[in-house]
Amino acid sequence: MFIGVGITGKEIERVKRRVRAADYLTVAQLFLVSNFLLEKELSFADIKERLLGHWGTCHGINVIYSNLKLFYENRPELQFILGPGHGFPALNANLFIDGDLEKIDPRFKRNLAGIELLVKEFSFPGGFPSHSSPFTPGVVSEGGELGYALGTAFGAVLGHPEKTVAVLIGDGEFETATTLSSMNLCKLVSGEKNGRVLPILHLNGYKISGPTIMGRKSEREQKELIRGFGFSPLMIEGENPEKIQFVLKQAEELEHPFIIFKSEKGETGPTEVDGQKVRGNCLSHQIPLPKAKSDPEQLKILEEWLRSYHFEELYREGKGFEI
Ligand SMILES: Cc1ncc(C[n+]2csc(CCOP(=O)(O)OP(=O)(O)O)c2C)c(N)n1
Repeated sequence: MFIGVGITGKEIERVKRRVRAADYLTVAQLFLVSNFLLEKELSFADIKERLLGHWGTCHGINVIYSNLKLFYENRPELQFILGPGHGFPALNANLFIDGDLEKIDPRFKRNLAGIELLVKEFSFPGGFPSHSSPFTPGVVSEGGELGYALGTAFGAVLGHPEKTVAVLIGDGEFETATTLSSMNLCKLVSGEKNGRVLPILHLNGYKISGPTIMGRKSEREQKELIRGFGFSPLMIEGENPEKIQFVLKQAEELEHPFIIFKSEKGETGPTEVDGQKVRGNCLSHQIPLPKAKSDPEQLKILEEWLRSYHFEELYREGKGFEI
């Protein structure tokens, strides 16, 4: 129980359902070329020829995006900046669910034809790139280069006191010189004439092929480092929406909040593949089942993974999303 959050059981359920729907559409984009609603058993023919994209960061993005959506439902305009642009399938899944994609391109209707297009066009010649790009509604710069998110967030609030900019930063991204130097901006940008920046560090412990430095620090070291820059650290561990909403509310009362969101890299995905730990490890960073098109065992894991979200409970053709 988190006192003063004011979140109802129905809203908690909505966030959870939305995360499941976004996760399903994320995984579908990474792998599928047909059988989008899993109406029949998955076969090699349903898998993309070339598997190219990033899974490890995506569930965390879906958790934060869904919670921000709920928290700011009735509040002034929120801007969201995604540091790890390689988590693009998660971002695009959310833009699709909300109908934002349809607003700029009517082909992305929230029906089977729209789902088919969203999924097929990801990381496909002539379709979407594998990273967020100016094709994405609201995106003005290429999303492949880590480091600029925090500085961009401080720039976005300059002279806009009505704005709140939430910015998700990868813990690998947090090692870039650009991000670390941008941490100093809280000493320069504040006061009544500017808006508020809400940094959220996605502490999943790993980058491409190894652990992150923040991930290997103790919680005390993490918090002291953040404090030293002039921010007030708040911790989120796990994805209980009640807890997340509580922390978002706490953050509103601080001048320079900084949320550390601790998650497992590749959460909700495969735990072990070919005898190697994937979930909670850097092996979930890109495609965790690289042989899904030729190895029956990996295809089976993919099918179980997709079915674990029970997308049939969240979307019905003719009715749309029930979340
Ligand atoms: C400036 C820059 N250096 C290197 C890369 C290559 N790169 C892509 S993803 C990644 C790891 C990112 O790790 P993290 O920020 O922790 O994101 P997550 O673990 O959530 O995927 C790196 C180093 C890049 N995109 N940009």
